[in-house]
Amino acid sequence: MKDWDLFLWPYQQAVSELKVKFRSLRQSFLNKGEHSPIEFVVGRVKTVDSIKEKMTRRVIAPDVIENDMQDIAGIRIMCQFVDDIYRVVDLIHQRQDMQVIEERDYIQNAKPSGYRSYHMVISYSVFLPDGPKKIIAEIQIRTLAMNFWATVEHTLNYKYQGKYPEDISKRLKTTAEAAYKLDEEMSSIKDEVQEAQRIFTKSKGKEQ
Ligand code: 0O2
Repeated sequence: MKDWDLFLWPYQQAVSELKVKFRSLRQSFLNKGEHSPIEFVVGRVKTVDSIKEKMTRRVIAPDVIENDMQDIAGIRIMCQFVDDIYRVVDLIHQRQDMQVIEERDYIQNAKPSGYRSYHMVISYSVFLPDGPKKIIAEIQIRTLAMNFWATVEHTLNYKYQGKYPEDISKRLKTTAEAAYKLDEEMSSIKDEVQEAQRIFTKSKGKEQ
């Protein structure tokens, strides 16, 4: 195995395990016939090119990368409602298999771009042949509407590299606010949606 592959392997293991754990948590809610605060979960290990780019941009030396680059392992949890995000945050705090190191609430304090999400940095142990190894991972928790906005903005960023023309920057802020309004409107019919989900889940059975 090449050096980078060896370095990234524990991160890959952490991402795989965390995806399974959060997906199981979702299924546990559904098994009880309850609304799951987790809609779906994705995860990725940062690419080598992206790690190198961030090392240059943030002036991170190779010997401190494990501590100073907190998003080499990344998990993203999507929720239906804003309330669900804070429920997931509480559930993560209660877990004994991960320790919360840092939290950033970009929902109450949206980024200047309009970006909203709740970020948690955790320490998580993976078990390797020579013993346990603590891995730092970033968990981003957001609604489906926040995810839609962030995905589109991320794509647009490939073209503009963060230097948006003024009109696009303005539109992005407007669309971010519209996405948040949508979340607020959805929250107001939350009980109706959850009731419909219970009926749907009962008739559909378990997810695989
Ligand atoms: P990718 O491809 O998702 O991995 P930094 O990582 O240096 O930018 P910091 O302070 O270390 O910033 O972390 P922060 O701001 O808490 O989280 C950075 C990550 O949040 C980004 O990772 C994105 O995933 C997401 N994010 C933050 N701001 C924005 C934004 O304005 N738009 C979108 N679409 N996503 C954002 P990466 O590494 O940039 O990208």
